[in-house]
Amino acid sequence: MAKLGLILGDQLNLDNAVLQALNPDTDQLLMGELAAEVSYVKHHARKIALIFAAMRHHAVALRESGWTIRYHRYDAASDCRSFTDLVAAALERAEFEELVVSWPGEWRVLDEIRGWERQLKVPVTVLPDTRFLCPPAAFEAWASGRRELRMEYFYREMRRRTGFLMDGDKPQDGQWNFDHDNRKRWRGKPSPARPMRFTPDSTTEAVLDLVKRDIDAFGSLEGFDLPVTRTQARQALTHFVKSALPWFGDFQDAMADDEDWLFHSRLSFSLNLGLLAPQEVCEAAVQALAEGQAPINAVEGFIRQIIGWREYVRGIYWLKMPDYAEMNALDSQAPLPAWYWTGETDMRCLARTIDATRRNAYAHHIQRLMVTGNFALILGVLPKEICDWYLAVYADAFDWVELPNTLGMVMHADGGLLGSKPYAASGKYIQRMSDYCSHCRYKAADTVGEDACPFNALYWDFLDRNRKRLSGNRRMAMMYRNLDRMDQQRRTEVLERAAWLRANVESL
Ligand code: FAD
Ligand code: DLZ
Ligand code: SF4
Repeated sequence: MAKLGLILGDQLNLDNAVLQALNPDTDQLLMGELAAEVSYVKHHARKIALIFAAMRHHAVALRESGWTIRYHRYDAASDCRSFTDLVAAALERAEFEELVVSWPGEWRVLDEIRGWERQLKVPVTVLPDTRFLCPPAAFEAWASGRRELRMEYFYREMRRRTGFLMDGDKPQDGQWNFDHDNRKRWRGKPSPARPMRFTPDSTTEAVLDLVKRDIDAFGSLEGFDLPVTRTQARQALTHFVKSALPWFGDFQDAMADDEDWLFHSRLSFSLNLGLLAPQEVCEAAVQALAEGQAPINAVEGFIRQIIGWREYVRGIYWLKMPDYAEMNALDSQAPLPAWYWTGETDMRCLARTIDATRRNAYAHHIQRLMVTGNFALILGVLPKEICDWYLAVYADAFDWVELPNTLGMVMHADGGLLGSKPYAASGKYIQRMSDYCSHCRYKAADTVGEDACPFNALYWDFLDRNRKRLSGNRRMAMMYRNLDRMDQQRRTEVLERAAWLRANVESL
């Protein structure tokens, strides 16, 4: 009897373990565009279009290489709404001895899959997800027995394991980390290369029409240009290495009012769908270094994101789920301001970041961390609300990567499991790393008064209200010393301004 292989929408890698385990001559594959997946948060229209277009192209490529595929196209009126409905319908139409699927990217989906043996009376095999370099069991082994988990040590371990940028057992050029070289402000030069644009073909156009017509989604589809095939993703990688990687390190932390991408790679879309593998992306960067096309601080900085942060957050996710999603160590309870969805705020940094998010389903890391993230942290937004926002609005957002970044790195809601301290910052950080403040109606230098930058009072308020939880943290000592230096009258004024900002946050 034949086996049935389920390919999830973010598992479009050709080395997917399902393809290795099944036989195209006897077995069948199943893919589906599903209402339940489209609606569990209000995804960006570009994200849905990207996933559907990449799925449809992938199905064509698999058919061409001899696979039989049952492909369910999105239909709002269909009864087939979830992965469970999809598998149940396939099992009704034909007999299969076994269902085979690769480990999904979300705990929610794994939980659904685990119910199928009982619910659908079919043996289910879950194979490893080959899109990553560090399997969850290897991460668990690394983590076990450690008093605290820190990305930097995991990253060094991954450098040793992969051999990237290693000189025997020593780091190439004598340093593990070139971070101190990577904090330059960008002042208009060099010009960032335009990202490579991929004009939609008829398959993608059909998806764009479908999403526009039938799905109530967030954000804009205009000018959709994302890579939707492996060939396009490879071209995007080559383009990045040539045109932006050399400056990736220098301007990694920079932000600019009229530049959406700066020197970032835009490769997360393709990596997270399986169109690119982390190994090949790192190899391309290392080759650029070897050929003198990119400096070590750029290549090391880039590789750290891929084999360090990307693998680390996934490791934490599978180590700690499902309890991780419920954590709220700072007891943050404020609702997410409605303008996170519209961008209608006078705070220029937030308005520009949210505007880019609406247009592109993308914001670069520092915008996510230090603008929208930082504001949610110091305002004290309920983690579930801000996590759902990030999961919805970015085309690269899947629970395994979005949740640890938002709940852990940004909101410190895991009590410091993922990162040693919260990235709370005042408006002065944003002023130093960008030109937003010179376009803003608020004054970055002021903390109190009607025109004072809201980040400033909220930053002190964050420290004040979390004193019991955070003041013992050595890395926060300087921040608390500065707070304690403030005289009582000033402190009262600042906290009053913060209280006013919290009460009037919708009108800022
Ligand atoms: P580049 O700056 O060019 O970096 C290269 C690659 O490194 C990225 O493509 C990505 O694969 C990887 N990377 C870099 N930083 C991280 C990180 N912190 N965690 C995991 N991988 C990283 N990334 C996602 O892929 N999906 C998400 O849903 C997501 N949500 C985030 C939410 C918040 C609050 C924050 C602070 C960060 C989030 N990130 C997420 C991480 C990072 O912001 C994005 O990976 C990056 O902006 C993608 O753009 P890029 O490809 O141009 O990245
Ligand atoms: C995010 C998403 C969306 C919007 N739509 C689909 C879909 O229609 N079909 C599908 O197979 N996957 C989709 N996904 C991805 C899933 O929500 C989920 O993130 C992955 O299955 C996890 O591996
Ligand atoms: Fe953002 Fe404050 Fe600067 Fe305005 S002044 S752009 S709100 S940091």
